[in-house]
Amino acid sequence: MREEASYCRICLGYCGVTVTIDDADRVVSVRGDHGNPLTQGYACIKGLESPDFQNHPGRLLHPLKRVGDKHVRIDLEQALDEIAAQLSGISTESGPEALSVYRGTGAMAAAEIGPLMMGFSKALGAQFFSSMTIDQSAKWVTAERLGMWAAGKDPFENADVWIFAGSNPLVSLWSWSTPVQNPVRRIKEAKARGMRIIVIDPRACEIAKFADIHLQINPGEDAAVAAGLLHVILANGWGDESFCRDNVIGLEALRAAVAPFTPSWVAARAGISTGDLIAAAEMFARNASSGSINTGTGPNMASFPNLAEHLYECIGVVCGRFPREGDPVTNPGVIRARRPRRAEVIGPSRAFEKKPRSRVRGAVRLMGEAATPTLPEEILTPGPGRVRALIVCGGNPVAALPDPATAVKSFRALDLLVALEPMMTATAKLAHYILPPPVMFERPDITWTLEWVNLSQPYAQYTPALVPPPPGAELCSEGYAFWSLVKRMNKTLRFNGRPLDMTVPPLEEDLIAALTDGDVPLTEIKAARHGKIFEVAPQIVEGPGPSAGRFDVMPEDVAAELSEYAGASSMSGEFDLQLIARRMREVSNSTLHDLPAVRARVPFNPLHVHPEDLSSRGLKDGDWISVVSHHGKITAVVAADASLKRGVVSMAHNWGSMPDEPDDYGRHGASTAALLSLTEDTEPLQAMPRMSGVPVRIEH
Ligand SMILES: Nc1nc2c(c(=O)[nH]1)N[C@H]1C(S)=C(S)[C@@H](COP(=O)(O)OP(=O)(O)OC[C@H]3O[C@@H](n4cnc5c(=O)[nH]c(N)nc54)[C@H](O)[C@@H]3O)O[C@H]1N2
Ligand SMILES: Nc1nc2c(c(=O)[nH]1)N[C@H]1C(S)=C(S)[C@@H](COP(=O)(O)OP(=O)(O)OC[C@H]3O[C@@H](n4cnc5c(=O)[nH]c(N)nc54)[C@H](O)[C@@H]3O)O[C@H]1N2
Ligand code: SF4
Ligand SMILES: [Mo]
Repeated sequence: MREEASYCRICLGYCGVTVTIDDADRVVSVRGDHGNPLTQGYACIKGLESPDFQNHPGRLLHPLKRVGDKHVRIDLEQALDEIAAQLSGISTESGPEALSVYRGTGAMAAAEIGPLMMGFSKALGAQFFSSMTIDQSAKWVTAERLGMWAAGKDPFENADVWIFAGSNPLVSLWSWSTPVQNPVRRIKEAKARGMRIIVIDPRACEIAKFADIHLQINPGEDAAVAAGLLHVILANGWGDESFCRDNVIGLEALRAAVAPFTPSWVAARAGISTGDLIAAAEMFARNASSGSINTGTGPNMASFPNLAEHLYECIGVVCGRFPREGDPVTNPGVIRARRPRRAEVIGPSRAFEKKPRSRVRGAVRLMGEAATPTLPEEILTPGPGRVRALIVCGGNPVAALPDPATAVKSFRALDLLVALEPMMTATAKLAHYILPPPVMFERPDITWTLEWVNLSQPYAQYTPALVPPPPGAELCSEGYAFWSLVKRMNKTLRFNGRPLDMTVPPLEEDLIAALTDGDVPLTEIKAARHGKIFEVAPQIVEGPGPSAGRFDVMPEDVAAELSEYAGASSMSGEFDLQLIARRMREVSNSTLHDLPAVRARVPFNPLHVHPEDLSSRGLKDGDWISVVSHHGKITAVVAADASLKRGVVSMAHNWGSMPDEPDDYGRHGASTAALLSLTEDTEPLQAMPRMSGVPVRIEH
């Protein structure tokens, strides 16, 4: 038996762990590493039970090819030959846009996967889809319509106040700007030094327990709340006038647009009290001089996501909550090269208006990506540009997309579906080829992705591969897969901006080295086996450059959306409840459901209902019911949950059998995706479906 320090990569929490390995090189247990300076011994059930994922009897250990309805073993090089030949054939026949890749959240399991996929799609001219466009695509729209501050937001570490709007990092360990490593401890520390917290959420979720003010709103009414907060802030002159003078256009248009959103109108629409709304505005804007706002999947999956995101971001803008010239940069960069941070606006690019739109519903492309909700139609709609080949890596789009029946039908219509995937997922089942990669403790890795997303301290951790793949396994790393396919197509794979040597396959260690160009040499990061907060030379925010832009706080399209929203209603007569999304601590999207410890704790996904909404329907905790929406009907067991607002129900996603499998709720739960539509009730710009605040009713 031996013990090794490493870190868990199931979610962005990247908890430091101590891994116990037996003499046969099998991972037998995982516990939190008290020697890790940021996570300090914290680890959740997913990480603790990860040996059961690694050693799972259902794990795929050989390349597979689908023959009829069965998957049979195929030699790896043979599989790569066949895949490359089909990719070339399809590209020649139908053009490179008939090829596509989909990157899922599992791609964050290793630092190199994202850059590899980007390089692969560029080399082939393939369309790029990812989970971001069925998640928080409103953030990209907002960056392009409002603009961004080049030096980032006010750092959480010394902020006076923070707003969490539909973001619950204590369970999700996901956030763009607040700590995700041992976040409970970090929130407690922040509260202890006096930070105030405002939570905007229809549920008294985990972060709401730390809230000084909790605005328990009706789902999908974030635009009203954000407009109301702006109304109060602007009416009282609590914004930062000199910041706005230098950096903002459209302030008067914003003032006029939010004028009708009086506290009493907003309170009635959102189901909150006028006093709480005004108090929240005062706490954020008047009584604090630093701190910002976090939105999560809540507002980004509800209706009017782009409008809500834009208005929430405007709150930070009118209060000037950004690092200024001379302020210290909290993390100049450990792994990634230091870049100048300027106190200036990167003006709205509106790039989405200039790029060719999708042939499906005219959906826009964001950050070079096609919209994932259009993928099934991109496959099913005949004509030039039809997607014929798809390579999925680190994702399970068949389960993640709304309307699973259409998702399955479309994936069956592909000429070529390849899954780089360790488990027999709903997507893998439909794949023509499955190439299983090594998993977590079998691969080296570095916390590059965390530094890229949000890390505000100069922290980094490297882990070597702790164990070899299981005996007899024939695995295929993503690096080898993408490199081999590009090589077979006589092209060059670029990685992190540089061409790879196409004569020798890259090792994972080479790719990690190619990602590490920051202040601290890789050898030093490698030596700090428990992870380390490094001492790097200070960096300060520089003054604005000649190309500084301005935030556009109320462009015409946003103003039009605001008027449309004001006249719209999110409810519809026959449906008296609203279903919101919810994340379970025990599973990550569609993964880990069948680990024994998870099965024992959460055998299925209940429909959480307020106790009074249960009793008014003559129901009690544990009753079997059906949940019905405009688009579908699923079975569920109800669970009483007083943390919900009356009229709101919540249920975790990514459970349940697929449409062509027998229904077995007691064993697998049910898929909330069956209650959603891909094409109705979507955000028109980027085709984002309504996935939270969905009108439903209970039948029993
Ligand atoms: N109804 C409803 N639907 C939703 C949501 C919702 O809230 N409600 N949420 C949406 C959101 S936010 C997202 S991001 C999507 C999630 O959509 P996806 O990202 O497509 O789905 P995941 O289930 O996270 O898939 C991750 C996959 O990566 C695999 N994997 C793990 N480790 C590795 C590795 O090292 N290499 C490779 N190649 N693969 C690996 C896992 O086995 C798993 O199959 O779902 C969306 N769908
Ligand atoms: N354990 C676990 N962790 C995960 C995942 C998982 O499946 N399991 N998934 C990962 C993924 S892919 C992602 S994208 C992140 C997401 O991370 P987060 O964005 O933090 O997602 P949630 O934890 O679902 O929190 C969303 C919150 O929004 C609230 N909400 C719902 N509807 C509305 C609304 O209309 N308005 C407002 N204001 N709030 C609303 C919900 O009650 C919930 O508290 O989590 C990641 N982490
Ligand atoms: S929070 Fe859990 S799943 Fe996420 S990195 Fe930590 S141990 Fe792993
Ligand atoms: Mo996500």
